[in-house]
Amino acid sequence: AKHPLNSKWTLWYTKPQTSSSESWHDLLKPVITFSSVEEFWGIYNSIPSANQLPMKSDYHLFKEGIKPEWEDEQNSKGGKWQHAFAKKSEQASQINELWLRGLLSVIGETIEDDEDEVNGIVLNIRSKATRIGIWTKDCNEEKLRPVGERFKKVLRLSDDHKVEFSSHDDEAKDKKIVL
Ligand code: M7G
Repeated sequence: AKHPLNSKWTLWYTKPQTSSSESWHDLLKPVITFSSVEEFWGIYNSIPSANQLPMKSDYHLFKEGIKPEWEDEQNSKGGKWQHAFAKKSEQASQINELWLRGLLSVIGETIEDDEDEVNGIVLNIRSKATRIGIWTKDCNEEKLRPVGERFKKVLRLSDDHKVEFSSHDDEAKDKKIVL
């Protein structure tokens, strides 16, 4: 028997831009939707791992029905907790494990108490750093803080390595929270 997850999840991939005529929307595509633990492992074991992805690509894992974009109405009032792993850092070599820990905390919904604060998780492969971010539904500091605290533990960050929350809304961008 399959072990159902509490929610259905969709994996999305952003392929690297190869010409300036390709827009964000041309590059971002849903890959697959799943709803059980067994399906998750089947997918995880058949896709490139984080350290095999090309530069400028992204993985996004979001609740079914939520696009991994600021514009989606379930994201537009929210923001993200993020950490950037510098390429030369010690943790950069553990990026596969840390990304997997992030995925599991999201699909297992152990990253939150309130089951509805987290919309998804994003991996950005960039030349200077690999970033992992947790996207939230709103900017309610009381609800966000416990998510940020747990995210730090999931990513095994010591006290001198920070996660930073920023709203997707430009006007509020100066209103950052650092843990
Ligand atoms: P990024 O991947 O967050 O940072 O955004 P980067 O500069 O390290 O690559 C890169 C670009 O992708 C942005 O400037 C936007 O053009 C586009 N982009 C990223 N996101 C998350 C969105 C989004 O949610 N909506 C739209 N329309 N464009 C986005």
